[in-house]
Amino acid sequence: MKERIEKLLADVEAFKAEKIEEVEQLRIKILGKKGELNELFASFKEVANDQKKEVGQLLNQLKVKTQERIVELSSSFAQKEEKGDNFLDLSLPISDDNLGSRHPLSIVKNEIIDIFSRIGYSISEGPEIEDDWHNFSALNFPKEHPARDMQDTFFIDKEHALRTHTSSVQVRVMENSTPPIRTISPGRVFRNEAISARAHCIFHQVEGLYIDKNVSFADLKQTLLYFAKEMFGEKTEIRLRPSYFPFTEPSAEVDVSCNICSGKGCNVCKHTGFLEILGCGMVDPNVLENCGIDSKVYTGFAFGMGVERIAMLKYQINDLRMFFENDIRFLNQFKSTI
Ligand code: 2U9
Repeated sequence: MKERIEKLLADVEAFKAEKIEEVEQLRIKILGKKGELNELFASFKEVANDQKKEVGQLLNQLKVKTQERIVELSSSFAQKEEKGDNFLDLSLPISDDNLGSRHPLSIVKNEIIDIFSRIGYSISEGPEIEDDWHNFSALNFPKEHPARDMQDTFFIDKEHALRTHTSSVQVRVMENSTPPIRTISPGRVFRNEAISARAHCIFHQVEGLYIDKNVSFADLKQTLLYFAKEMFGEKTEIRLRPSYFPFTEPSAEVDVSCNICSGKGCNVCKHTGFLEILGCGMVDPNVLENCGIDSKVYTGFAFGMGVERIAMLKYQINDLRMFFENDIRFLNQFKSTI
């Protein structure tokens, strides 16, 4: 009997009604002449003496809870009728089937952080408004480099700009600590680009940096292979192509085997079997020296990736603007535990 009352109590608490008629049906079911409550009161004499007190209290609770719920629902219907269809009852209990979900960029960013945390990387953050030194000069950008142009960078004044990458955070880490350094810096970056399906003026990066004695290109390759497998699956392969960045030498662009066709070739990978995911390289000795680290003693590697790019590949999203429009139909498709 106790279990039956407890079940009814839970049902009453969770009860929702689309129409006022459903509230009346609840009243008849529980409080009506031939309803559950009267039936339970009739069987009360069969309850063992030592349980009578507890069961009696539960029965009263069921009666009061049902009456309260009926009043609550009826008054909400009455207000709706009075104020029209647009009435929003802010006193209604929250419905757990309408919970929000994490933004896909947060899900992917947290996953990247999680993957690197597992192999000992710390997280570094820094300012979004940067000076010329931390955003460009310390990173070995020549004075005439196009990134320093108004066309590519949002300048605030002659000396300050919105950071164009989170490498600037890592310059600060290097200036303020001694190796070994093993850190990643996630954050928003800003570039003066026209908005399209493939580019936006604001996007998110995670950059990584590892500096110690005897850090080699082989360490870099193995770290990125670990990352790719954790992010895209155990069967994922990587491929490195030579590239150029002012802050790394040698530099490379990294592709992963296409997770759609498993490298066989399809429309997404343009029949190459590979998709570009990040850039990387050995930190240029000039950058180490600029940040007060002896390049004869220490070497290091660095890598950088766009979170939007990783999310697009992981979830097969073909228009970057989806991340910024906050269309609830798009956002509702992402559920996460991290
Ligand atoms: C320091 C020194 C070097 C970080 C690196 C890249 C290569 C790279 C791009 C990927 C896509 C930027 O978001 S993106 O457009 N990044 O290709 N980033 S190496 O190098 C560093 C970082 C910090 C002190």
